[in-house]
Amino acid sequence: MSDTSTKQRTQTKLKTARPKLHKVILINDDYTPREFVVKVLQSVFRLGEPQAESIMMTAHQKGAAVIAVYTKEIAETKADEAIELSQQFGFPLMVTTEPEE
Ligand code: TYC
Repeated sequence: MSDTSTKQRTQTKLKTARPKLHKVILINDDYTPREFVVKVLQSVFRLGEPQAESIMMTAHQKGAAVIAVYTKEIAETKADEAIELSQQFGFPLMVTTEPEE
């Protein structure tokens, strides 16, 4: 005779709370020089020149382009930095943020 017994155990799986990511979006305008947009993308978002150039051209041609995704706080801080830098040089460059789906 087997006296093996089985016990039911309930396992609670701990889920790691993942903060929602926010997109930082570059908006096109008619006044900010292309080269300046590329410089902003390189300095604020730490992008390499080819990637900065490509994102700038996407916004230029399509009206907007996603620069990167970060947690809400970082996305908003970087968007503010980009806008402030542009205003210091008298350009109307606009950068917005929105939560990822
Ligand atoms: N459209 C601008 C020009 O022709 C360049 C530009 C590109 C400005 C992207 C903003 O997000 C932008 N000088």
